[in-house]
Amino acid sequence: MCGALARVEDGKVTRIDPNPAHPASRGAFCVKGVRGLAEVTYGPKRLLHPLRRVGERGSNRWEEVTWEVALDAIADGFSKARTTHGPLCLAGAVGGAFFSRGAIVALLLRAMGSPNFLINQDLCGGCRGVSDMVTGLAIQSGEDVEHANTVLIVGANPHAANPVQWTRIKEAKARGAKIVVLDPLRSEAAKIADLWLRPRPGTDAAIAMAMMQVLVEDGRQDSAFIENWTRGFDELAERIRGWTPERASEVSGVPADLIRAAARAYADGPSSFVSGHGIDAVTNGVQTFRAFHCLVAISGNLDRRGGNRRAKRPKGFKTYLDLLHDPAFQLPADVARETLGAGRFPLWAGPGGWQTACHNPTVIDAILTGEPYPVRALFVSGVNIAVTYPNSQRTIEALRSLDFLVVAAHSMNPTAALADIVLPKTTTLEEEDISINAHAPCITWTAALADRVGEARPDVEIAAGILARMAARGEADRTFLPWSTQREFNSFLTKDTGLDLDEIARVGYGEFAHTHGDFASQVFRTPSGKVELWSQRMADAGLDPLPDYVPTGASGASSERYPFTLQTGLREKTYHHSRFREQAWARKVSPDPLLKIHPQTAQGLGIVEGDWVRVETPDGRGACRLKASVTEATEPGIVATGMGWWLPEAEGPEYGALDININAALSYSGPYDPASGSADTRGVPCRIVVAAKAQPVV
Ligand SMILES: Nc1nc2c(c(=O)[nH]1)N[C@H]1C(S)=C(S)[C@@H](COP(=O)(O)OP(=O)(O)OC[C@H]3O[C@@H](n4cnc5c(=O)[nH]c(N)nc54)[C@H](O)[C@@H]3O)O[C@H]1N2
Ligand SMILES: Nc1nc2c(c(=O)[nH]1)N[C@H]1C(S)=C(S)[C@@H](COP(=O)(O)OP(=O)(O)OC[C@H]3O[C@@H](n4cnc5c(=O)[nH]c(N)nc54)[C@H](O)[C@@H]3O)O[C@H]1N2
Ligand SMILES: [Mo]
Repeated sequence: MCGALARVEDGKVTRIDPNPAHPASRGAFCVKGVRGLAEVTYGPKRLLHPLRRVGERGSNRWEEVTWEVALDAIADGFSKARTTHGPLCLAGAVGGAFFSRGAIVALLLRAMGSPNFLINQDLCGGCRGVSDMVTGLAIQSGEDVEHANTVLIVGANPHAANPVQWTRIKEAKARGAKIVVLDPLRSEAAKIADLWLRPRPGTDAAIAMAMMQVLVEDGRQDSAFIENWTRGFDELAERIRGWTPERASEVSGVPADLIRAAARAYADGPSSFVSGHGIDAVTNGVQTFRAFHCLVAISGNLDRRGGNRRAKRPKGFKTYLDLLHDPAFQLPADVARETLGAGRFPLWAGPGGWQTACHNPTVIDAILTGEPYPVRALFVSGVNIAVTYPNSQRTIEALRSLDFLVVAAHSMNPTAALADIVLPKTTTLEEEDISINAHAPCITWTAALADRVGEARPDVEIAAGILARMAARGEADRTFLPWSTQREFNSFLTKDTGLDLDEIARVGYGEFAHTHGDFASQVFRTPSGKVELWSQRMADAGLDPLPDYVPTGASGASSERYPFTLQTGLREKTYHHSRFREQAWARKVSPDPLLKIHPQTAQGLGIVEGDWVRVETPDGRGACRLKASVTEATEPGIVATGMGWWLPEAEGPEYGALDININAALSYSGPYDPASGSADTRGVPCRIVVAAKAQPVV
């Protein structure tokens, strides 16, 4: 999504620089773009040819095969499972519908008769996504920090996770905008904040409710917007009445005066709400986001300069998410309803769900138990789920027990190591992609700049190869995925726009006008056609139609045995999730998985900087080994780590995924957010034992 300029020599990208002209990133960039991508593409670990397993599953013995042989084997494997158990036994796994592979893999599965595809968004931005959908806001990535008077940053660490946004925030600070940060950790944003609120993990909704209470008590709500464009303000007003800053203070531990000050700073708009993973991927994530989303709406900051823009697009442009909901690409309703998890989480899984995907833990269960029906064959592309789903032990067990597993990847990893067939994927340097970049807003064009290394192929070509074979057997309907090349697919997405693809490809982006506040022409996609402070869709799903603070499922489980609180997912500049772990420069900068621990807590446990410790949680199957980093950035009793660790040089098939990966210490068995199905990946009780003392410094 960041504008880049690449030098191409003899079909090879030899240099990557930021593109200062790109309207979204304007020259901001990160080291992963400069180094990581090129090394993934040209590094020695790159998968060059399709591989077929020759030994036991996971024995890491492979033979190179041609694409013909690999695709025939995949068609055989899928067909066999499908004939024995029916089409629903096929599933796919991707990151989500933000990139082309998300839509391609979903449509590949639909073409073969299965609605089942897994996304990792329940662990990522899924709570935001569901709240955005049920309230009708549609403000993902539309933060207009540049023109904001106040920037409210909640549970986000843009310093590491979003350098482009971090640049804008520092510029805003420099021109005198107020920065208000909610974060239990002293993040880089907290360091530059005018107001830093330090809530107990998982209690932000209480603060949001109180901020609304103060706003309304001060009479600073946007009455015209509320009157014209929202539903349920009276019910919301009734709900927030009891949420005084004093009550929110009891819940969150943040002084009431500070909550009042934050509310008043936010009321001095325009104010931009910047949110992140810190309040997502937890069991109260949807309610927490709804509280903040309602704050954005009633304060008049929706789709206003300096506030939060709504997602827009050139007329006729189809996004990947549109495609998943497009009536032309739907399975019969009775089949779609069978999507795993749709019964329990209708706002998440199946046709009424945000991305129409499955509920992942329900799929893992189905693989291992055959209930509610068996899942026997899986196509994985662009995700490393053995590392990135909680309870790695169980994910690995499920992958091992499949009849057939195909993994498309760039290099061997703990997920691919368990496959029957591994397919070499093209990288971003070799692919052509077109997406809406809500940060600018503009269209971002990713050019296929380089010659493909080895025999790598993009998802659409892989899917077309599989479907041609399945269709020849009468086991697939190609109308779900009629494209064979990325250019065909991209032309389809843009054909009704009148956009000149060649011109966009030449420049690398295409800006389009954003009209603020066009509420009459771009309607809210809710049952009432208004912003639903009181949500009909939540009510229909049997859930609380109003936002509220509810404790997370994990918050009640702390005990003498598990006295500390574990935070996971802190981003590092060097890595993207589990990626780039094979790259020497990245490992040099970030050599070890760290556990941030307060000096007082460390002292109580006899831990010093550099000790290796083991972290365990009440419902986790195993432990995770981490290196202690003693720091006052965190509070006593709260420990924080990253995610995505494995070691390409360690022994396969796990490559360290059951040793230094935090998901080896977490459970994926619930409780879940009742709307998004998210499990708690933060705020989880834990205990810590010393595994190995640091070597004394001589
Ligand atoms: N370098 C790099 N950048 C990345 C990624 C990467 O892997 N590497 N991954 C990308 C992806 S997919 C994602 S989802 C984003 C994630 O990026 P962000 O959304 O910015 O999330 P994190 O970096 O995890 O930062 C979360 C912040 O929330 C805080 N936090 C934790 N619990 C709570 C809480 O209960 N309340 C509040 N208020 N704060 C809390 C943490 O202390 C932390 O400072 O990063 C993206 N960018
Ligand atoms: N405990 C805990 N677990 C977490 C998180 C956490 O904070 N805590 N974070 C969650 C979040 S926010 C996320 S987004 C997920 C990330 O989870 P994943 O998406 O599984 O993580 P990645 O490491 O990005 O996936 C790596 C795979 O993507 C492939 N890949 C990279 N680029 C491409 C591409 O362009 N095309 C294709 N086809 N493949 C590609 C690589 O080859 C590799 O196989 O993890 C989640 N898991
Ligand atoms: Mo994510």
